[in-house]
Amino acid sequence: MGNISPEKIRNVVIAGHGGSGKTLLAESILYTTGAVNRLGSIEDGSTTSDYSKDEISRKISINSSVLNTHWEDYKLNIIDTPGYTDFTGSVKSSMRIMDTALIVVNASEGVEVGTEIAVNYAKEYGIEVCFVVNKLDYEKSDFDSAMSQLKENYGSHVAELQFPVNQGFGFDSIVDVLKMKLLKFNPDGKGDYTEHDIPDALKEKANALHQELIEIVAEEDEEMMSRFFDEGGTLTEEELIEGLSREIKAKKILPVLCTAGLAGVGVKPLTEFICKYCPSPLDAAPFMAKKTGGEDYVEVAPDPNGAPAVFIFKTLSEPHVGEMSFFRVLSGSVGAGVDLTNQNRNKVERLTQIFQMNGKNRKDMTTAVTGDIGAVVKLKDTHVNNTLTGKNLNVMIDPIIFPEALIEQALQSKQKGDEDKIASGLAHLHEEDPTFLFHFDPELGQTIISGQGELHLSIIIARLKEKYGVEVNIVQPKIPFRETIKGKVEDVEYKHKKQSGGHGQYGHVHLRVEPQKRGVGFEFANEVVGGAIPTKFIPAVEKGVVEALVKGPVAHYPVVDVKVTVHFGSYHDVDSSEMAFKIAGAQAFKKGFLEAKPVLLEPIYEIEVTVPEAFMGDVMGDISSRRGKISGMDANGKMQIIKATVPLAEIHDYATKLRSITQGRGIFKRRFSHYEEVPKEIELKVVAEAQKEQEAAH
Ligand SMILES: Nc1nc2c(ncn2[C@@H]2O[C@H](COP(=O)(O)OP(=O)(O)OP(=O)(O)O)[C@@H](O)[C@H]2O)c(=O)[nH]1
Ligand SMILES: [Mg+2]
Repeated sequence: MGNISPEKIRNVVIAGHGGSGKTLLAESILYTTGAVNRLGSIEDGSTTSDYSKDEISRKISINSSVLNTHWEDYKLNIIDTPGYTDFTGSVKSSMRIMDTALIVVNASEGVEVGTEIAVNYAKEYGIEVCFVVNKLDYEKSDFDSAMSQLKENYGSHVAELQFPVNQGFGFDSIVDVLKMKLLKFNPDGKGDYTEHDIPDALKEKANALHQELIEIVAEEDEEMMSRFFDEGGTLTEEELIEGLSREIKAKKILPVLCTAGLAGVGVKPLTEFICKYCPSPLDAAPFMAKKTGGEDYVEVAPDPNGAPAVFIFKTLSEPHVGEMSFFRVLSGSVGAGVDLTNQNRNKVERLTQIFQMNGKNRKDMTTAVTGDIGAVVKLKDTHVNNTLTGKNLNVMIDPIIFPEALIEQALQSKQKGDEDKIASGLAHLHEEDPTFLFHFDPELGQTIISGQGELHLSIIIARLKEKYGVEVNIVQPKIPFRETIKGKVEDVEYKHKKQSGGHGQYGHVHLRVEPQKRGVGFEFANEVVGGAIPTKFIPAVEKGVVEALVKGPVAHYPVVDVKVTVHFGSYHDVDSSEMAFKIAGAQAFKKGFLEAKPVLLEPIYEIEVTVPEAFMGDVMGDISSRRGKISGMDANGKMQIIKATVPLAEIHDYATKLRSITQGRGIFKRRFSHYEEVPKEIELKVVAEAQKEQEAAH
């Protein structure tokens, strides 16, 4: 096949709530357009998109999959994204580089949290939204209810272009209110259909919707509006088609179509609709980019004859596929064998071979033109969010901002000596999935992994075992407590004196130990007068105290916010040494600290929870039971935003708990805020635990 022209490319990301039938709908598009010769099934694990081992065994999508097919002289690039909120990062990255979001709504459930998240991302990136009410062959389907929820949530410009005739078991007919025809589908699932006149019983409804469509189209455009009135409250067919097409591209109208992916009903008309009405890459807004090495912004417009620029949005490493980087051509075109400069890394990379992908199957491509999606075998040093360009175009596309981590766990290797393999496995997994993060925390002595939810992290652990052959245990991350004091001790004394045979040891200090304001840190002062301690030994006293701060006297956590003043002492001409004063300083400090009303501090996080109003009571009750303090409430449409501060110790499992109390509809963000005193009963537990660890270590 020769090169496709950019105006004939359609880039569509399929997104929506978990289980709404996205993967099967994508499969049905491939099948009904002839890209695959059988309709794969979720149950058999044979879809083009959900090909990885964990997707097959769990029967859900986990990764985004890049697919493509052709219809007439159009090329459709499709990305099928996962619906579970744990994998929302790949929805975001796909929305960033596609032109239309096909948002799949389950006909028996209506608008769900996954629908809302997907629409929000599409709006964030300013791409066209097209709704598909799917699974209409399902017994409990309720198209009208889904439709009214869509209007209620997304406004009056949600345009009903089709409605089902016989939803539920045996569903095979749709009324198309744009063409004003009834479409009846063959029962073999191949998607072929015949067009019929609309039966009398449905005419009135079809006419009313056709008129509504005309009004929506006319309303959006002044010129259309005046023609509408000139023509007595209507538009000609051509005017309607032209107006609808223009306003969809301008993102003013959100069309709704009907499908049952499993039965192939509505799928061909959907494909046709995407090709005829949805934006091509040339209609897309320019990508914003920074000039390399500077702060100035420039636009990278979709210019087929411009300098080549590609943006990497995904990388993958799979046993049967190898290591691949996926890109969108933003401008110009790239051919196999071309050299491009990675602007973020300042390295030249050669695209030896270019592929177009259908799940794990790849096919050679000679050239990728503006707007097309392709893949290359792993480049030397190219990662997600990198921009590769030809000569004379030195720009970096604004990166995809991935969602922040919501949950943390600590891992321990099961086998001693596996540490290096674990670290390199985790690094690879992060490279493929930027929403998965890890680091070694030297204070806690733990490797901390973080991500979007328990399912997300358990999949990471399973992949670590499968791909990198290492097994780990998951434990709770330790809490980075701090120790400080509330009281002041004017004078605490320690004399370090040893007389064993020859050279003795002598160091004697008097300290004042007092609290500082939270966050001020540690301060040391010297008020010794008259040479009670020679000046040359003062730094040793300070050193002793500073070393004692690392492992606090109460439970071995770092000490913060104290002031220590050395104000008196004594020395011995022969036996005094730096070592002796260091020991005296440390011991006096420990003694004084324990007398000065020591307390334990714990990290407090600020959380911002967004939930539908109905769940407010439960969510607030749960926050209180986690020792949380509500600090504010706000409304955002139908959602309530609750702000609170909660101790870190109480929010490890919050992502999971919030989803369970809100039926998946609640989302939250978290951020470290400050340290606060731990309640006594918890302090006692922490101290007991520290003592146990100390004993075990000896
Ligand atoms: N009856 C019926 N079942 C369907 C249809 N589409 C999908 N299913 C079934 O619904 C389940 C979920 O389908 P998927 O295609 O995996 O849904 P998904 O939206 O991709 O799910 P995630 O990617 O995990 O969010 C599977 O058991 C499918 O067989 C449909 O049109 N009709
Ligand atoms: Mg899926």
